Amino acid sequence: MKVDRLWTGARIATLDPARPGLGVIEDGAIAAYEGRIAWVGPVREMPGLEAAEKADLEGRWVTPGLIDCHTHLVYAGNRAHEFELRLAGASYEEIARVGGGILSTVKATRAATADELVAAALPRLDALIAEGVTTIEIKSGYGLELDTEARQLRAARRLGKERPVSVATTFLGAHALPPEAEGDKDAYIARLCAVMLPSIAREGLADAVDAFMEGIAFSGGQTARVFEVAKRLGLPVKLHADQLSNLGGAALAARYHALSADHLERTDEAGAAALAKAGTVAVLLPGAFYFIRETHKPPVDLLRRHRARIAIATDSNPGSSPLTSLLMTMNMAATLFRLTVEETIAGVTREAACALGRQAEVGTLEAGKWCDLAVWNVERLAELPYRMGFNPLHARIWRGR
Ligand code: DI6
Ligand code: FE
Repeated sequence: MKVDRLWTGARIATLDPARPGLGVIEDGAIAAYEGRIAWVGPVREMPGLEAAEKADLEGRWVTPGLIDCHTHLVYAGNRAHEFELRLAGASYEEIARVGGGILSTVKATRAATADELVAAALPRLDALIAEGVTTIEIKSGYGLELDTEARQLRAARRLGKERPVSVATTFLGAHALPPEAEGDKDAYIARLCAVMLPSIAREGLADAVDAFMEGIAFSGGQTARVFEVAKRLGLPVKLHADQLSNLGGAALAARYHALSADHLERTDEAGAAALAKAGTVAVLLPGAFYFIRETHKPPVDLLRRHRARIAIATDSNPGSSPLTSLLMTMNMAATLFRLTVEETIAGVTREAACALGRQAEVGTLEAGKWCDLAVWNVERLAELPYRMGFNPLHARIWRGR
């Protein structure tokens, strides 16, 4: 068999669900052909491979390229000043009154050109790529009107051309109520359903549709209206659910067979069971939990008991999670939520791929999938979630290169 590249001498965590645990192959080899995995397995079982390029990984660990399945990477400005005010004792309401909060980012993002949005997001993307990220989800939600939402999504798509990384885009028009809506959430949602979302879908700008279902954002009824339109347009849905209050977001996400329900700090047992039954991935976001000093933890034991899929992500955003490290996110998920090493690794690979509906393409190392790899200078895979602020990445391979 002719292949483009062959790596040998690897300890491979394939994440292949047909193998136990992380699907480890000691003394393994991986071959790539035209960007995809042509063969993966133990060296001693390797078929005759004619490789244009070969590399010996000298016993290093290899995992699937990492997947950050929930980010708000594209926005303008930042909220460091708001952070200072908070440290000086200001409340969320006081900050909102002096022009802070989500709406300050909306104002900056509306004023930014597409080039400026791409330029602002690139350093954040590069930080993630430097840690082995090969697929990233990026949401809109800081425009809250059609032009800016579309500009954010186009910028997100462009990031995937500027760098060797796969980008999945998500329309989050239902993130917050824009000031010009003058408090009328129903009218804003009606416009989103009638004009914004169909136009975004027509231009092919979104791979999925998300909403922020929360007391301070949108109700279950308003979320359902958005999801109905998404369904009609053939777009899968995701949901920011049960972060600050339990409005039954997990159950609603499950009812719409959402790809994922994210945050889940206040999800109850019925919600956890519904997610598991629907195959909706529970995406935990420990960066936001940490940064807003939340104390109510997501129900990890219930999610496990009901066998829900669990992924983790940075939630990279300027307000509640200014985080651009997926390795640090893994550490936080283990330290704060008591996820196991296996769960943290599966949470940024196989399970994260499911949260994006891309499990047929990425997330595990199996023949036929994209050859997206992260090669690590570690003795044990536990070093990935164990360390804080240290990057042991040796090499990152995206689509066989
Ligand atoms: N959940 C959050 O915590 C953030 N958005 C969301 O849907 C807050 C985003 C921001 O403050 O900019
Ligand atoms: Fe978020």
